[in-house]
Amino acid sequence: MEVLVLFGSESDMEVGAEIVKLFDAFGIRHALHIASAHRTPEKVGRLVKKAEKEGAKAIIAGAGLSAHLAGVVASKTLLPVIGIPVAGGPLNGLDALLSTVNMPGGVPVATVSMGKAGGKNAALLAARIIALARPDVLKKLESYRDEQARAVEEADKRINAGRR
Ligand code: RP5
Repeated sequence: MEVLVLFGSESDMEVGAEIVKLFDAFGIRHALHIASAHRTPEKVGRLVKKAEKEGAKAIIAGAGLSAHLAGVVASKTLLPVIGIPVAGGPLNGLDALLSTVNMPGGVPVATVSMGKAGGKNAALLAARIIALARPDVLKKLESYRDEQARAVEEADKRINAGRR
């Protein structure tokens, strides 16, 4: 396994799907599990240790509400931890954002954007870590960036077609 991906609940899976899509496209071996910092803390610990044993290079952790999953994972490993605040609940994810981003000094979590964009960016950030040792993944990242730029140019042409 190259990356362990954890989410606090099945209700977070819309974000999880973005990660799986990108990892499948990039050929990055990953394990995806539901494990909650509050509801199944021992399971979180077990999965982190297993990922370390299997040679994972990064761990992605996404959760909503009072989101402690990424921080708890970071407390249990020296692997790079990428946190995704999942939107939802009465505060629309502001609680998850603050819980994930505002880690105490000494226990780093690289927090990405919220929602589906966060899933995408978490996967891309993990892919950049993997690419340090895998030139094939670096090539895919380059193509991904080129494709994005092409899509912007096409959109620009489309909205200006027929205008003077
Ligand atoms: C968090 O609480 C989960 O990550 C999820 O975003 C949120 C709500 O979980 P459910 O009540 O939908 O399982 O732990």
